[in-house]
Amino acid sequence: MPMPHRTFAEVAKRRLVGKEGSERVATIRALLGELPGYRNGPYADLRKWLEGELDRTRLRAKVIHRDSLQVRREGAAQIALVGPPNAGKSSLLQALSDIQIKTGDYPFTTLRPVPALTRIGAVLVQLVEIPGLIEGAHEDRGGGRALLGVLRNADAIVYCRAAGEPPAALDVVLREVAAAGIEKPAIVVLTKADELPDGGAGATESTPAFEAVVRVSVLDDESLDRLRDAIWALTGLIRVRPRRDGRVDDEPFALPVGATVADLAERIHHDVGRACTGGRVWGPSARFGGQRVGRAHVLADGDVVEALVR
Ligand SMILES: Nc1nc2c(ncn2[C@@H]2O[C@H](COP(=O)(O)OP(=O)(O)O)[C@@H](O)[C@H]2O)c(=O)[nH]1
Ligand SMILES: [Mg+2]
Repeated sequence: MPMPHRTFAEVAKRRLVGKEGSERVATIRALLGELPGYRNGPYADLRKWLEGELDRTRLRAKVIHRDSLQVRREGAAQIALVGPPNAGKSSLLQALSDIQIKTGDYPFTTLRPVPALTRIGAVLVQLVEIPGLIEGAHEDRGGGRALLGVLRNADAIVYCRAAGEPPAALDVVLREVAAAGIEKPAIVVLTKADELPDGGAGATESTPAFEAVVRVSVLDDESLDRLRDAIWALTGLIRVRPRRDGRVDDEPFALPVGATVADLAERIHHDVGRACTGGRVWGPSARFGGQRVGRAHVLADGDVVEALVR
């Protein structure tokens, strides 16, 4: 004896209240399974209504998904590449990592944020190209809110503009980022330096106060290395390699600027962190190779450290 159709409709509505996404889909499916299989009449109408709900739920899930464009974080830091269309962002991403992405001579070749991992001094850093930040992005023009959301999650920003373009080419993007209230450590990269007779040297002066201005060409490996160094400086991280029994690990730890010997020991292992009495240091923060230091000794990028335990 099936539930009266009016009761079923009531129960169905109550079970769907407050449910969205996969939870709602599962509930609708369960309800469809409980529904008597009449082809006509009120039960058939209920089936049609539930099937419609299924479609609408799926559509909403898709829209929500597009609205967020989340980029899964990988690596020690996440650096966003922004700039006007055709600034060479995709080309840089490609040159700095080994992914294949579309590049083109026309605007908006890339429509979604594209993440790529690059290795800087043996540490993986995630670069994310953020395309199409147009005038009004902070008011969601061109799906700008979601793109700015990705930017908000990043640790730092690399503004890209072609060296041959006027500085104003970055104005729209800078304004939109500011209007969204996003403030991050940032550098400017003058791209396609090979296209100018002076390699873009003249364009450098015209760029206002950023942490650094780097001229690059994807055709010039040295310029890409300088860019890697500048990006590393932006991360606010230092690379420290641990030494154990006279052997230095190839894999550095990425630690925040200001990290101490005790912080490194903690990263090696919680027990080492607790038992650490200090360390021996080789590298920029040591006055001489193998200097004996205490737990609170502040490390520097490029240090090698042997943690001493009691
Ligand atoms: N000569 C030269 N052309 C470049 C360089 N980087 C990018 N381009 C060209 O500039 C155009 C736009 O590049 P793309 O990476 O798609 O720009 P995006 O829109 O900012 O991602 C493409 O035709 C690239 O081949 C460079 O360093 N030198
Ligand atoms: Mg692109």
